[in-house]
Amino acid sequence: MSLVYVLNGPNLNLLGKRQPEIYGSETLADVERDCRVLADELGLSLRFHQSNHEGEIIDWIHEAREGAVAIVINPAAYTHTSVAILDALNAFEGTVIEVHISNVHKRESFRHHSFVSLRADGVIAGLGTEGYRLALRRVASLAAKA
Ligand code: CA2
Repeated sequence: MSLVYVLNGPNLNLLGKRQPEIYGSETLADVERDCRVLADELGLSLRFHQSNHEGEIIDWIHEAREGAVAIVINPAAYTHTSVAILDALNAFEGTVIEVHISNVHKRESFRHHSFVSLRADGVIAGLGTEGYRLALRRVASLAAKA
């Protein structure tokens, strides 16, 4: 089974509890459940994590180097600030897909730049929490071709 890490950055633990007009009403637990159902269908094994701490996210990226085929990451605000997460992703050899629930390009200009996009193989933004599932479908289709 291909192993995939799904990583979520700061404040995403509040998903579904605040600002539903931007991020929708699904909680992160709902997202994880839906990802796990789909991963089972696609034959993927999932590690799903969220942290409000940059170093913890970096540790999971390092862990993914030991056997994961892909990282699906919503780095949240670290998208726009973290060279450290970019450096960690640059040391990962598999597929990296960056996901944003909102369309960051329709929002404040500071959200238009992503350090993570310098490494990501693909970026999904503005498709709501469905973006995570679309990313998993892409990972499965790449794994099938490998
Ligand atoms: O659209 C996305 O997924 C973002 O990565 C979400 C980040 C934001 O900083 C990025 O620019 C775009 C914010 C995550 C915070 O999530 C919350 C969810 C509900 C309530 C409060 C925060």
